Amino acid sequence: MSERKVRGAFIVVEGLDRSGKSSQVTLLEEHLKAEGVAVRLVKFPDRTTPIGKLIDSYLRSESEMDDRSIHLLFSANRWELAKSIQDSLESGTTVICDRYAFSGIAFSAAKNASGMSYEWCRGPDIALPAPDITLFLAVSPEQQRARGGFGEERYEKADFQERVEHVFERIGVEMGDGSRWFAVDADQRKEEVAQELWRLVQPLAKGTDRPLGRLWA
Ligand code: FDM
Ligand code: MG
Repeated sequence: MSERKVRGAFIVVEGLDRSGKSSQVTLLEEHLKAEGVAVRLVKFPDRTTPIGKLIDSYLRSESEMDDRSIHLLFSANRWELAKSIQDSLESGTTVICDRYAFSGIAFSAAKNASGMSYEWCRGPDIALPAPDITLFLAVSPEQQRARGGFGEERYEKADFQERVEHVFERIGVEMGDGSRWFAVDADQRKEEVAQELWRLVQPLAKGTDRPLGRLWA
């Protein structure tokens, strides 16, 4: 019997603004490190690359862009890091990704712009490395408000966020069983959310011998 090589786990955390995603990603990273796991944190958009700088300027409303152009740039921003994510995983490092292709689809499709169907939005991200687990932090509009409302960036508006939430739900359903997509109640206290996430991640903490999948391919 040939032994399969263990690689790092690919963990994606998704969620709306004010869902506590950034804190949870940090807590998860710390927990894994405390268990002696090699971890790399990746955040999308990665605003440091040349493509990321264009995205950053768009999000701060310092520039305007066609909805399709910006959608493709978000995807290109993932593709420019795909190989290095794969390399990290193969070298045994666990990768935690703060947002991924699911945000790409949800925020773009929520615009309801003509010619930008759900399927169209998904297209450019087909065949990206697939997460071993996706943790979706579901926050209610009430909690979003209670947590102090939104910042200044584009997309940080209650009615738009609600539309984004609906697309996320659709993605979760269509990912199907076996996709390891988990929606977690992010209205709970920070410690409770962290505990629930850890319960889900723990089986992957020491890596996995599952071959790395490709999104929707
Ligand atoms: N966003 C993020 C998108 O519209 N498409 C994408 O592909 C990604 C990764 O960018 F409003 C949106 C989501 C959010 C904004 O994200 C910036 P952060 O996590 O707030 O930096
Ligand atoms: Mg934000």
